[in-house]
Amino acid sequence: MRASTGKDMGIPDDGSLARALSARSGRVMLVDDHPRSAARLLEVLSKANDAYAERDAQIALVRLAEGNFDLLIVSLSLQGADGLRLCSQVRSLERTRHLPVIMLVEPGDEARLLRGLDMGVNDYLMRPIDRHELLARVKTQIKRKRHSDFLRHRLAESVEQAITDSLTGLHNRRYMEGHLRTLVSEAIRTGRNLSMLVADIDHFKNVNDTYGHDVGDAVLREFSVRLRRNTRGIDLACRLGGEEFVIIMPDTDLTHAYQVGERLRACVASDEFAIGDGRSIRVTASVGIGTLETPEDTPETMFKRADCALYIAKRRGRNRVVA
Ligand code: GH3
Ligand code: MG
Ligand code: MG
Ligand code: MG
Repeated sequence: MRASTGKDMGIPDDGSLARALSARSGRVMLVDDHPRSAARLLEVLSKANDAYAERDAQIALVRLAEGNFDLLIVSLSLQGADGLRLCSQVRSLERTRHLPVIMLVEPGDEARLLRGLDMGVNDYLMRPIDRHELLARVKTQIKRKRHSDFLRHRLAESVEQAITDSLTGLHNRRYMEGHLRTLVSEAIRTGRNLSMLVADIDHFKNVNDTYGHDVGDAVLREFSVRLRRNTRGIDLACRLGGEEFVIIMPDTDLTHAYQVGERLRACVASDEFAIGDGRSIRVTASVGIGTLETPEDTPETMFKRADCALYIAKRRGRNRVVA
């Protein structure tokens, strides 16, 4: 059966949403330093959940940040450490900011209740706590968390897909264009260097024609591995399309960019590419370097510089770098 919620939002669903929503229990952390109340609530919660109790708010926070909890239930009347403070810490930590929180409130403590709701606490229960109401509210929060986890995960996946080249796993042209725009304006603003390299595999059409498209694809994948091997963490390696690749290098001048290009060229030409069945072929690539020269430069002028240099490298006989 397909759940309609994901489909309604344009998210392809393979049944995992339905599975996520059908979960009836979760990992629950109870923070309550009233021994009798804590023991009773833990017993109730444990009927339907994987429940843990902690008296100390700071220890609870550490456990919440480490563990995969689905819900925090916190007493607002904690001695010493204010329950509200824990709620606010949970909301501000990256690891816990999406964790649902239910507050346990003493009658007459409406001021703190309102502050809690204001800081994004999801729900509350007034003492004395009714066990059925507790379990019902817990179930609702866990369900909502599963749903929003699912959507967040799917969103992250589709963002990733939209900026990734599926054949090589490198960034794609779309991402490169946006990123280059940002880097160019940043480099102009700060007066720092920025260079790019455009690499194009030589006579790649021959690879396809001689060995078939699948071997061509394998060569593109191996090429991207060698490309990555020659980039630093802050460099951005992308496949523009076909057999054309780009590396954008922040804080890099023309001389250093040339060195990277030459290292890549040598790394491609020196070891043959395995194409299966114990066979291997020699592959070479030509590389053009473009660098940011004036504050009037745009991503387009910089790219044009690299592309012209690549054209010259091809004309001079390929398997070379031109800056
Ligand atoms: P040059 O040295 O001048 O760059 O010659 P070339 O043969 O490499 O360049 P050309 O532009 O003539 O051919 C590029 C080829 O790349 C043609 C196209 O079929 C092939 N190609 C483009 N995308 C892919 C792909 O995703 N997989 C495979 N296997 N081939 C591709
Ligand atoms: Mg070509
Ligand atoms: Mg080519
Ligand atoms: Mg080409």
